[in-house]
Parts: sequence; C-alpha cells; structure tokens
Amino acid sequence: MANTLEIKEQFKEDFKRRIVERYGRPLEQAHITEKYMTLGEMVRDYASINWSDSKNAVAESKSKQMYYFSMEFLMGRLLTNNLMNLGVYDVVKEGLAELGIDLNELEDLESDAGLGNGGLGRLAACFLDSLSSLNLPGNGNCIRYEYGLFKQKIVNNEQVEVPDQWLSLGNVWEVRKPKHAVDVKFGGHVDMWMGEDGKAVVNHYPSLVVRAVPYDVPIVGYDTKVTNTLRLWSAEVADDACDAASLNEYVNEVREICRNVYPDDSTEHGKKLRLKQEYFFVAAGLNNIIKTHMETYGTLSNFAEKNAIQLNDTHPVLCIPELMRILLDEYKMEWDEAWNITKKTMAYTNHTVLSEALEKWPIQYVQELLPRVYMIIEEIDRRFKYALSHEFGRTDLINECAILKDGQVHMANLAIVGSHSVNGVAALHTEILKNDVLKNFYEIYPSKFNNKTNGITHRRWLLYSNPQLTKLLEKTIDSDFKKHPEKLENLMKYVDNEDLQKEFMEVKMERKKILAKYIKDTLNIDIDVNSIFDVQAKRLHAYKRQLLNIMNIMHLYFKMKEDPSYRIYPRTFIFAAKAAPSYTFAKEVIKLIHCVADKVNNDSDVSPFMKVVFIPNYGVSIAEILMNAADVSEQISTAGKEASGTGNMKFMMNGAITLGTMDGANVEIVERVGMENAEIFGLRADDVALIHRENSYDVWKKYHQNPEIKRVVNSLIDNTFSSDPKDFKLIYNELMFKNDEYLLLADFEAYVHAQNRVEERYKDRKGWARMCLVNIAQSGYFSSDRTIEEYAKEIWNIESVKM
Ligand code: B1H
Repeated sequence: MANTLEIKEQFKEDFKRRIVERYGRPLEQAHITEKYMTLGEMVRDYASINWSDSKNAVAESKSKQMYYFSMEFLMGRLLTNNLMNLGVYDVVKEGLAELGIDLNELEDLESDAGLGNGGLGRLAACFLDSLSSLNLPGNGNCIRYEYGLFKQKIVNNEQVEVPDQWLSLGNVWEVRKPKHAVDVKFGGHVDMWMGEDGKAVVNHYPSLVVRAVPYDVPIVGYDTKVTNTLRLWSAEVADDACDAASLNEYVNEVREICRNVYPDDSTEHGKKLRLKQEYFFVAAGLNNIIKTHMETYGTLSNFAEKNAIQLNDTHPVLCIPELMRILLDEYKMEWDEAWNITKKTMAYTNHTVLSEALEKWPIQYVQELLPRVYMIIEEIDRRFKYALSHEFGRTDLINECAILKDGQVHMANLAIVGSHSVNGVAALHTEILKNDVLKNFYEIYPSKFNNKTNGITHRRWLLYSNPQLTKLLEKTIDSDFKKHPEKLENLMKYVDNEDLQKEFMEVKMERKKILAKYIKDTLNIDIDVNSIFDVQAKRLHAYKRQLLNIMNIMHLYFKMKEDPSYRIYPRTFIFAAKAAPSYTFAKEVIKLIHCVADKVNNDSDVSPFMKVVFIPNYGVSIAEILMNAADVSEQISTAGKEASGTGNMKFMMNGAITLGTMDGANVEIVERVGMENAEIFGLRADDVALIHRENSYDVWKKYHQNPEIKRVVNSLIDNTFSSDPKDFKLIYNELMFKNDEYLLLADFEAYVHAQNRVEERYKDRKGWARMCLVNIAQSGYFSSDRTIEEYAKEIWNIESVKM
C-alpha cells in the first residue's frame, strides 16, 4: 500500500496529465469547469475498478439482488460524497491545494441531481448510500430526466419556476450503456389466438416504439469496495419506428417522456405523459433484469429467489402486470406460477394516506396506452374478486378492494394484491394504514403488512455536511459511530458534561455563521447569529402547516406592536419550501411569508427581536447547510397526515430540538429522547380522527372565542400585509370556508404556547445544550443503515456481497 504522500504525488501527476490529454492545454490554462470535470472523471474511474469487481462478485456468488424502482432519486451532489466514501477526500484536497486549486470551489460547481420532489426521492437516495455501505447488492432504477425539479426563484414575493438544467455541464458520474438498450412499446392493438401447444399466442402491434437507453451511475459505499448501480433510463428514437413524414412529431413524443420530473398533471396530456413515464422505466428496467437472470440461470422459475423488487410508492406498480406479461407471453408460463413469482418478487411501500395522492388511472388511458398490460390487470382483478368471495368469504369487500372500479385502475390496490409485503414508513403511519386507510386489505392479508421506519444516511447528513460536529463527536466518543451509527448512544454518558455542552454550542455557532453568511450573500439579509434559528424546511403543503408557523409570527408581530413592554427572545424564523407549480394555495402561502417578512424585517420596533427569512430553491445542497444550523426543527403537520418525515431526523442528528406534533416519525423521535427533550403540542392523531368522524369542529367558534386568533385571521384580508386586496383571500377562504381542514386554528393556542416554552428553555443555555446532545445521542436509530438492514432481513432476504 502506497503511503499518503505517494498517493498525493501520483494524484497530482495524473490530474495534470488528464487535463492536457482531455483539453489540450496545461493546467495553468484550464478553465475551472475543466478542472471539475477532470476530477470527477478521475473519481469515477477510480470507483470503476470496485464497480466492476462488485458486479463480478455478485455474478459469481449468484447472490440475490434487490432493485429499488422509484420515479425519484434526489441524489444531490456526489463529488464530496464519493471522495469521502472512498476515503480519499483529504489527500485530494491537499493535492489540489498544492496545485493551487481549492476543492471547495470545484465542489460548488456541481449541480444537484434533483430527480425528485421531496422526501420520497431523498429517501431513495439515502437507501442507495446505505445499501452500498452495508455491502448489500441493491440497485436503483429510475428515469434520466433531462431537467430536474424546477428551480425556484422569487420575483415580487412570488414563486417563479425556472428549468433546472442540471446536465448542462455534462454529468461526470454517468456511463451510457447503449448495448443494454431496450425497446418499449406503447399503444396499438393486441392479437391473441390459441397456438398448437394449447398456449395463447399474443401479438402486440404498437403505435409507438421508444428506445430506452440506460445511463449507469456508480453508487460508492463508505469504507468498502462494494459499488452498486443507479440505472437511469433515457428515451431515444428507435430504429425504423416511423416514416420520414412523421419524424418530427415522433421525436417530440419520444423526448417528452424524459424531459421533466413529474410533468404537470393538471391536463389530460400531462396525466398521460406521467403514465407513459411510469411504464417506460418499469418496462425497460424489468426487461434488463430478466435478461440478466436468463443469462445466468437459463430459467425464470427461480426468479423470485434471485431478485427482489421494491416499489417506491405506487408510481412503479406497473411492474406487477408487466412482469406477468413477460412471464406469460414471452416465456409461456402458466398463470399460477407466474403469479406466485410476481408476488414473491414484488414488495410495496406506501408513503402517504392523503387520498388525493393515492394514484388512480382512468381505465381508458391504460387501455389505450398499454393494451396488453391492461388485459392482464383485468385478469388480476377478476381472479382477486373470485378469491375474495371463494377463498376469503368476503364478498362484502369486493367493491371496496377492487382494482378496477369507477372507471379507474386503483394502483394501491393492485400493489397490495400483487406483492408479498406492504409497508408504511413510520410506526404511526403503518398503524393508520392497518386500522384505517387499508383496513380491509389488512383483514384479508394481515401478514403482508409491516413497518419500516424511514432513515437518513448519517454519512451525508452528519459526517460530511457537519464536519465540526463530527470532530467533536470523534473526540468525545471515538469514531465507531461513523460505521455504526447506533454507537452515537455512547454520547449519553457525557450529556451532563458542561465542557462538552459549551463545545457543542460553539459548533452550533459555527454552523449558524455559515448559514448566516449564505443568507447575507444570496439575499442580502443580516441575521443575528445569537438569535434562535427556527427552521421549517420541506415541500409546501397545506397539511404541513407552514401557514400555522407564519400565523404565529403574525401574532407575535401584533403583540409586540401593541405592547412595547412585550418582547420575545430574539428569533430568526427561516422557511424553505417549493410549491407544486399548479398548487395555488401553496404559492399564496409563499407570498404571505414574503409579505410578512417585508413588514417584520423593516419594522425597527420588532426586527431586533425577530426576522423572517425565506431561502429560495430548497433542495439537497441547501438542506446540507440549513439543517445543521437550526436550533429548532419545525415539524408541525396535522397529526396523522405526515407519513414519516425525514427532515425531522436530519435536524435531530445535528442537535436541534423538535417542535412538533405527534405525527409520523416525530412520535419515534420523542419515544427515544423523552418528552422532556422535545417540545410537543397539539391534537393527537386519534383526536383528529375523532373530530373528523364526529364532525365536531367549528372554525368560526375558534375565531370568535379567541381575539388573538381573530386578529391574525382578519389581517389576511385587511391589507395589513399586502396592499392588493386580492392577496391572501384564497388562504382566508380555505381556512374559514372549508372549516379549517387541517385544524390550524384548533392547534393555534397550543402552538403559541409551545413556542413560548421553547424560548424559556433556550434561555437556559446548559439545559438547552444538554437537550441537543440527548437528541444527537438518540439519533443513531434514524440512520438509513438501520432501515435498510430491516428491509434486507425482513422483506428482501438479501445478504452482503463478499469481495
Ligand atoms: C411522500 C409522496 C409523494 N409521500 C406523490 N408521498 C408524488 C406522492 O409525484 N408524485 O405523484 C410524489 C411524492 N411523498 C413522502 O414520503 C411523505 O410525505 C413523507 O412523510 C415521507 O417521509 C416521505 C418518505 O417516506
């Protein structure tokens, strides 16, 4: 093994040589983007040796593999992550420095791979990191979107969406694999007849054929050689797929499939496009897996013993009928055998109980776009209904549980029927699935249901994004926790140590200064680093209740204006959130936050005590500087609505206190740290359910009972925060004329009270630091390594790769 110095010298030589070879000029004349690309390519090539060895090791040992099918992978940037996981970060940083290059500047050039919306996509990315780091054979399957989730700009206090051209510099991490390309067929019609062997012969005459070309991204594990693959499918023109006259139209139709994350589904065209995307990456991914399997084993009868497929929500659920189609039509398998293999292979994760997010497709769309797949769904539905009455004796459930009803394909129902495992993403969420949302299915298939509480990779979210805290932890409890995050619990022994408490607060201060500088540089707002940093960062949605947060801020503003002797402990309220482009209510809340910020920040009476900051374009890279600078983590969803949350875990791991409701994984956070080390308020999930069941809530009663609530609500429409009378009327109407669906006013007093307690507790600096340390110590459970170990053992039945 060469020593570090030799490695460094070697690296410097290679780097200089590569620049000349690739760009035809010496390092001194190279552009910074060329330096970035060169470094990226070197890292990728270095990882490629392990990558190839990993593929060989898996092939030779014939071990079972898992494929995570997800429409979203929010990977963020990979340079730092890969350098760190490979254990060469320091050597490369020094080497570059000696060449006069600042590694941080190169790191900042990388675009986030923003192939997703929010938590669900980031979870998929964390899972890939954990799979490789735990030496498990698990790969991702997704779409290579030409544009990531839109970039958010704020113009005149409103969200404006700008295309995210993440591929404009090229993507150093991907490797195009044209030899694994697959043709995917859409539309047209199907002919079926009985062949001589008595088996059906199926011919599909498609109206559209698209070539799916994979781009592979290596997933580098931490301190291991195991390197898995994220396969991203790109849509291209297939050979002889159209005549010259319709070429333009055809090319457009093809390119559109991979253009955007979650194309606007407010139009019929948008909806059909989304369905096309779903089938596109499912069909391509499955085809590849089957081909590899056949090359190795020459039979599909052992398919389920060698392959596990995890369906990340219902978006990839067409996997179920598509695998059936391949087994039946292409490999002439009998229905029952094919069905057993399919069920044993597939497992489904549910991520939401919100009915509007449970996918349903008009039967007509599916029939037109996927005629053969639709026939198979019909047969699955027919047999399922038969089983309900004949096997389960539950004719009463036929209508409730049908896959096909009201002219629609109910994707969650298809997912449950066609897989062997159904899991929720936090304990409370799984209970709600079992006892409420999916109660009927739980009665017929109790053993399919299980819980897998989400996690986050502690490597990205602690070790790499918070080196200051990592250093302090290493000094205090040794570095075992880096490989075994549950060892963070060793910190419990030291939480009363006053020196440690002080050092922790210094680390927090450093992180707060880094964030404050970012805010100053990008928004030109000065914030007080001695104030409490109170952060709510997540997608904007009514149930997440950013509105409740800003209403408390409005309330505090009024109170301080009215009573000069009332002053709060200085606080910086920080928001970061993207709203779906067609979600007008959410966009209006963003505008309200900005208008309140304008008023508060420019009022010299109150601004020394409070500032409101909205950080635009929230994504993985911003989260990396935002989460670890927070003192308070706002997790205030209406209880029962947030399936898990994962931001809550990132804040906790970096020593912030959860100010939250008993919802999602908050419940498990509190279970670990104790009520006294969090600030919990508001209605519980069963209170909320009861209120809805008994229809016992009256928003106007709340409004009239409490003058402070009244004042805040009135200010939405009396031009206090905007001179345009149209502004915030929508918010007012949603709140007051839809009986406050998410129970903001029902929780308002409790929230205000909880905010007061936070302030009181923050004044006791030692007590506060102790609380933060307890949170860090208890956060190991929320490493996605623990989650992935559970999936591997209890659902996938996969074992680590020996290399
Ligand atoms: C979550 C989604 C989601 N749940 C539909 N559901 C989408 C639904 O593009 N679509 O159509 C996209 C995403 N995302 C989130 O998953 C939950 O709200 C969080 O509570 C949870 O932590 C996260 C990961 O499990």
